[in-house]
Amino acid sequence: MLLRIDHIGIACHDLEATIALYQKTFGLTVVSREVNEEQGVREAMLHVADGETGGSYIQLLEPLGPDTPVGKFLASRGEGVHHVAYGVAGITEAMEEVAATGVRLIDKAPRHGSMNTSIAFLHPKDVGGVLTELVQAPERDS
Ligand code: MC0
Repeated sequence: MLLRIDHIGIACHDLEATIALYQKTFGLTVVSREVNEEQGVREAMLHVADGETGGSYIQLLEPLGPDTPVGKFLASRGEGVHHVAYGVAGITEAMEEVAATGVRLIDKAPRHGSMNTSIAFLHPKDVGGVLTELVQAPERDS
């Protein structure tokens, strides 16, 4: 079901400062910036590598406010890894497959993700404490 690690989401207080850190340390390039009101974030995607099934990225996430998923995460845990996102071929099929195992879906239907992807989150309490995201690339409609 999983094609690749699509991205690692990293929570930060200051998006521009953290982009600068990743550029200076690893030479990464920002390929997308977006404000996602529904998810309560301002985010940037930094390209890491390309594989047969698509690219992999570091996603830097700054909260739009304290009462958002990333705002609450920063308040309770501080900066660091917020979620792991896997690429899938078909988001709807992947969601159904995961739900059939008993893992709770946070999203009942796919939502808009970075770079026009379709995304769905799985509850961290059912995935060993890791907030997990499924990502379908924009080429295919679900
Ligand atoms: C919260 N918890 C986490 C966590 N966030 N555990 C692991 N990783 C995380 N990121 C844990 C808390 O520590 C707590 O555990 C329990 O979950 C409840 O947390 P809470 O702070 O009370 O918050 P809730 O229950 O209101 O919400 C948690 C939940 C939420 C994961 C359901 O954050 C959510 O819906 N997240 C999905 C959407 C999201 O994260 N969007 C931002 C990225 P204890 O043990 O203390 O009970 S958007 C994105 O990434 C898009 C743009 C994209 O990829 O394209």
